[in-house]
Amino acid sequence: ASSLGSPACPEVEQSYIMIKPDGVQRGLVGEIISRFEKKGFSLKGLKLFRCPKDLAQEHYKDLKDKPFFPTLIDYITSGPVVCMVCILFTATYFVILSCKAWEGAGVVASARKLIGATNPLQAEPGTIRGDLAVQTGRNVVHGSDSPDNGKREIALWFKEGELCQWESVQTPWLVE
Ligand code: IDP
Ligand code: MG
Repeated sequence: ASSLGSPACPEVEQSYIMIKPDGVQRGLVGEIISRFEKKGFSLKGLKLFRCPKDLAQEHYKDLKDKPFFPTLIDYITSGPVVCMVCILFTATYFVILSCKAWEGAGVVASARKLIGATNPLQAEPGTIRGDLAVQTGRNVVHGSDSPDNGKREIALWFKEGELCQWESVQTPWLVE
């Protein structure tokens, strides 16, 4: 309804981030969430969840013809995952700030940089996969690859009542 819909003020971008079963089993939940928090992202959703096979298949449907698809589905459904929605600033603050401060925020692309390359041996040190993993098939974390996929994935993994609207007190200290 508000100016949020105009081209200069696009919708607030959100990324779907997921700690995969190996990250949970290896006790890396706190470490991984901490990296997103320290960057300045805010959580809008968070849950521990045992993913059913059909959801894993839907989430990774673009990869269904790959030879590793069956083992990928086994991996993702092998234990609980931690599902997260990460945002940069909430719409409320965005309106107060005007569009300028928000433009280029790019939480989706920035989260992908924090996560690092798909193959952890090629991921830069300092990234989550670069620091915490050694193999593509056990790369500890997922992050949406585009804002559109962020929307698609959040709708798949979260029900509306599970997401929380709130304003982080750090926002005015993250953006001038
Ligand atoms: P991404 O997670 O970095 O976006 P994608 O190419 O979208 O990487 O692949 C999705 C997931 O599928 C990877 O994170 C990894 O868990 C798994 N995967 C991708 N390529 C391979 C492979 O060659 N062998 C085993 N698993 C793979
Ligand atoms: Mg991907």
